[in-house]
Amino acid sequence: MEGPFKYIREGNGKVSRVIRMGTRKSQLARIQTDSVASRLKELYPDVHLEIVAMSTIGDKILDTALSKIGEKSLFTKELENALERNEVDIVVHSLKDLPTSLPSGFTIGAILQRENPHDAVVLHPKNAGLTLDSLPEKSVIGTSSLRRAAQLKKRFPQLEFENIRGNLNTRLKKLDEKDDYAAIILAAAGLKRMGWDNRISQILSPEDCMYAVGQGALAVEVRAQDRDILEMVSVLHHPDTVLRCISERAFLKQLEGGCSVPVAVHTEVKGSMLYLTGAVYSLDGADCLKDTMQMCVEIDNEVSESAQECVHVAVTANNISSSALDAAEKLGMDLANVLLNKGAKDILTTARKLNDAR
Ligand code: DPM
Repeated sequence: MEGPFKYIREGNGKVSRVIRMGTRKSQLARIQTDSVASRLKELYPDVHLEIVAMSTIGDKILDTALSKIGEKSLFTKELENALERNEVDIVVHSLKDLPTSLPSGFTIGAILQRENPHDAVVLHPKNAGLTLDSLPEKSVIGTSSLRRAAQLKKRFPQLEFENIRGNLNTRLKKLDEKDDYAAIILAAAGLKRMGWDNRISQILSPEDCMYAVGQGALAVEVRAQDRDILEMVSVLHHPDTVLRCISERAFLKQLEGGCSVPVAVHTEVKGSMLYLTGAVYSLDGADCLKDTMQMCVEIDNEVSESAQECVHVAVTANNISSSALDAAEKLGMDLANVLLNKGAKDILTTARKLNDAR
């Protein structure tokens, strides 16, 4: 019983390693953490899991639009502090909330199978049966996502868009109990995890609205040096999701986009080919640069030796072919470079400036 690990003697006298999982206090964060906990419990019946809930800056400043708060790692910082201080061993996040570079000492040790990555329309009950196409002119749609607003403003010029903040519970309450919004746009994945699938009236196709980098996938953040925990969580990696998300994150990173820029993606794995569509938008959606590229990401059995392990856009996946990971990362960078050559930097710089000035 040596080392930094904590052990516990169970009722039956058996000694188990204690793994502490940090989580935000929101209901969605708890549900996500619990789902990873139950996967781990199935795979490792002998570990003793403890869940430690904390509130983060992001949870405290609920009334400011996310895109206006300068702090990049809004929802993650306090949890990372706890990881660093060895108060927790594992933190579960929505991958889309994790920056493409993590502070040194941290890595994403697992990316789980992606839920539906698309955005969904949730209607005010009085609009039941309508769609974004059939809602009355000047109907107000609630979203604080620059990405969603940019794409939908272009596609549905007859509608109006306004910010809405708060966690999922708060937003649904604001929608249902007031008359401010005709509908709101949320990720289908979050609604599904909350058990609110029945509120989804329309799933947005890529033609209407492409999704955010990493949307719909859960990520497990750990200490980069913690070999035991890294190995333990690595079995949760879902290879297709990992490859898709690495290409998406490499695309965003190469564009130097953060979590609050109008950048959207769409990825698919077909056989050994990975397809990435990526786009950048002006705030009103009028300017758009979009392209698609593909790359072969054959998953061979050549897994990297732990000695020459490598990290791709903050993801450690030693149990997945390193050549496939390299190819996925290159795909994202290549596509970003194509858009940068066409002027993506200007579009993003202008969008950032206008958003900061609002
Ligand atoms: C990020 C964005 C939003 C979240 C920006 C975007 C939506 C912000 C808003 C990076 N994180 O998507 O363009 O609407 O004001 C978030 C949600 C989930 C994770 C909720 C949602 C659940 C889905 C998932 C907030 N982060 O997008 O409806 O796990 O991918």
